[in-house]
Amino acid sequence: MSDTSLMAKDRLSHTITACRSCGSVHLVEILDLGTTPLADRLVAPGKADEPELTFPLKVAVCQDCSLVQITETVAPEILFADAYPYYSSFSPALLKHSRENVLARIAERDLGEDSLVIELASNDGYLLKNYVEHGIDVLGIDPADGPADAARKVGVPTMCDFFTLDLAKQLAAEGKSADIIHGNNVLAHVADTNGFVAGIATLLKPNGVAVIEAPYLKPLIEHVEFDTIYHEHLLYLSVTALDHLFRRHGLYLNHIEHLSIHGGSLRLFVEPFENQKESVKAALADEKNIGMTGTAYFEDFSARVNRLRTDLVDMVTKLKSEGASIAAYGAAAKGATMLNYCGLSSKELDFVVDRNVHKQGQMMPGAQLLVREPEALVTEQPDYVVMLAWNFADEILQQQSEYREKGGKFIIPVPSPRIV
Ligand code: DWN
Repeated sequence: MSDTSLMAKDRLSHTITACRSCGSVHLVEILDLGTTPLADRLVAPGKADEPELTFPLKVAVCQDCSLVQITETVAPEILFADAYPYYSSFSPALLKHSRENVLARIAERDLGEDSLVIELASNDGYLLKNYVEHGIDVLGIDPADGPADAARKVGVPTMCDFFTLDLAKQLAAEGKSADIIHGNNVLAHVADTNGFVAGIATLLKPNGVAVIEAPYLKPLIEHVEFDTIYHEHLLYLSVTALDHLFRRHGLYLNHIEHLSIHGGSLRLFVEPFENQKESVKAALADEKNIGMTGTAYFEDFSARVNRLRTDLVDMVTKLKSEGASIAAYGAAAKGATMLNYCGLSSKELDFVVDRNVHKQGQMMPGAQLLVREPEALVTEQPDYVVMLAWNFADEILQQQSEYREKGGKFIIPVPSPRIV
């Protein structure tokens, strides 16, 4: 991670006073998760006693464009640049999901030798490599040097940089324009929301399409997926708010697909011409009908989050009082929010396991839980394992069949803690 000691404290973060999309000052706070460490800023064992950077984590909704957003902007240089530990390719389910996405895009569009596919936040080449296999020119753009290096190693040309309107203009000036722009789990991560969308508009061909995936606000609220709230995620997206955002830049959200990945996501099809499909019309009507375009819809969310916290802490406390040993699975960013908001740490949990070798040997932020390899569940055989990566529960439960056959139990915390 960048040496933050060189950055003045006031440059590490700032609190917004206006909506990140429309600029309205009519922001209403709906949840306060306290002051928390950065979810993906793992701690080296030798630094366990050093204070961690922490920042306020509050969520507000804009009364004018309905955008749900956090109110603190942490400098992207300390969120995503060097030593960013997230590598998409450690999730087989995500690799399969991404391959299917690419094959569908190739099938529906007449891509050829003059085509170009660009991915914003291309990580380790997990998605673009599928286009490379089909002989289609690609360009990855990602600010994290580790994943960018990994992408190049699998044949995905990658610019290690943040995608901005200026970069888009530079690429366009070089004659680059895209048939397809992918952006998975990145739109919500960008502080300059409008510049990012304007950059997409700048780079798209007149008949091009941006295919963007993002967690959907509705399941987050309905299934109490509060742990997906952390400083990397500045926005929590509804179709209503997205429609406003894209139209502002001459782009149109013409179609959406509902996906189960990451606890419930949307795949957005955004084009430089209006052709709104029934999928978007239906979502806009639904969000209006259930009240997502207002503030009353969010009024009980904080209480439901606190109920989940109480239920999980009570369950862990009872199991520990009965002499049970408990570990965790998934050194996930969402896991950091879950543990830190619930006040769970190495006092209650013995360790956390994760397949990502870049995370192993380090400790989860705040909770200071040592990250070990998944095989430790069988060698140590804790009585219970808190499933922090619950969005991959099916895959992980299948993978951990030996641990479960020996009597091990998983605790799935969302939407309410239960033992399986
Ligand atoms: O938006 C983001 C999401 C998409 O990914 C990023 N800002 C950060 C990251 O959030 P996350 O860490 O909560 O995402 P995941 O993909 O839910 O994290 C899963 C964790 O579990 C990863 O560290 C990988 C690990 N894992 C594992 O150890 N064994 C995952 C699978 C499927 C497994 O079998």
